[in-house]
Amino acid sequence: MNINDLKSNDEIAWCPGCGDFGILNACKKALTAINKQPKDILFVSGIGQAAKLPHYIRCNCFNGLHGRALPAAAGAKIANNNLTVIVTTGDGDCYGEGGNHLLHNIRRNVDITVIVCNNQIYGLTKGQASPTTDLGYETKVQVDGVVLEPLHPLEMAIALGCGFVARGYSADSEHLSWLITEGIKHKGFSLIDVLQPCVSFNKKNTYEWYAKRVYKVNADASYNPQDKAAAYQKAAQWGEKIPIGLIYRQEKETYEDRRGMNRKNSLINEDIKDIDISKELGEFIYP
Ligand SMILES: Cc1ncc(C[n+]2csc(CCOP(=O)(O)OP(=O)(O)O)c2C)c(N)n1
Ligand code: SF4
Repeated sequence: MNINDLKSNDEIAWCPGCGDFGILNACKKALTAINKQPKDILFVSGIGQAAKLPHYIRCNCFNGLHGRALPAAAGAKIANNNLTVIVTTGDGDCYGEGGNHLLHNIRRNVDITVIVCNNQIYGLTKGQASPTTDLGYETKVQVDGVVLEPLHPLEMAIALGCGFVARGYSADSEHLSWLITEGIKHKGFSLIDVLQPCVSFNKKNTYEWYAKRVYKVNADASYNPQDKAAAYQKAAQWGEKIPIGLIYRQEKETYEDRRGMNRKNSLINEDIKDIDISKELGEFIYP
């Protein structure tokens, strides 16, 4: 498969210069690297600018409610083991509205890859603060500046035992496509938080701001992503220097392993025509 096979006919509705373009390119490059056919790939999203990304790739797509991409993605993967399931979501969608689903799907550890387009703002609804907006940042709603501490998604994911925790930068599409490829190859829940400038509503965390700060953690050969304490320290770094790369990796049993599903046929291939559930249904229906 080459990149042109993934071209969708939908017109792209993002602002010129939006960081989401780099993420879209990186996703396409990663899909060509893993060499799967579009019919074997499912993108799942909720609501927001980031959630539009699957419309711009010619693959299967499920577009659900705000914050509710993860349960749909986990369900699809459990039903069809052969699918490569990728979620694209915003920082509001995943860490705000969908926060509870994130916690419990990290615990569940179904083999899906979650790409969070983290522009530290609500883009689609025109710039209200999200859970990752920097303290003190002024918006049209938070007129005196954000008063809440921002959420630290990478530290949180490591603390919860997520097996693959990474941070990419949308302007470094090559590096990001490597991270997405590794995330897809990783067996289990993979979280890739992506720094994504929103040129319209986040006037602080701009391309210029990131260019001075981001550095690649894996360029240092002594960095060991399996060292949880070191990974936690890296994840906590934010300010003058911001690490990108594979921050933490740990092989662990997936939900599918625990349920013995990897040894069986995919659920969607099971023959259900002779299954009679009328007795079970009867127990739930008043006579
Ligand atoms: C339950 C619910 N609450 C609020 C909204 C309104 N809403 C739509 S998109 C959005 C923000 C999206 O921000 P984010 O997830 O960060 O994605 P971005 O647009 O920045 O990519 C909100 C609050 C909604 N659609 N549903
Ligand atoms: S509002 Fe921000 S996130 Fe949305 S398309 Fe424009 S630049 Fe991108």
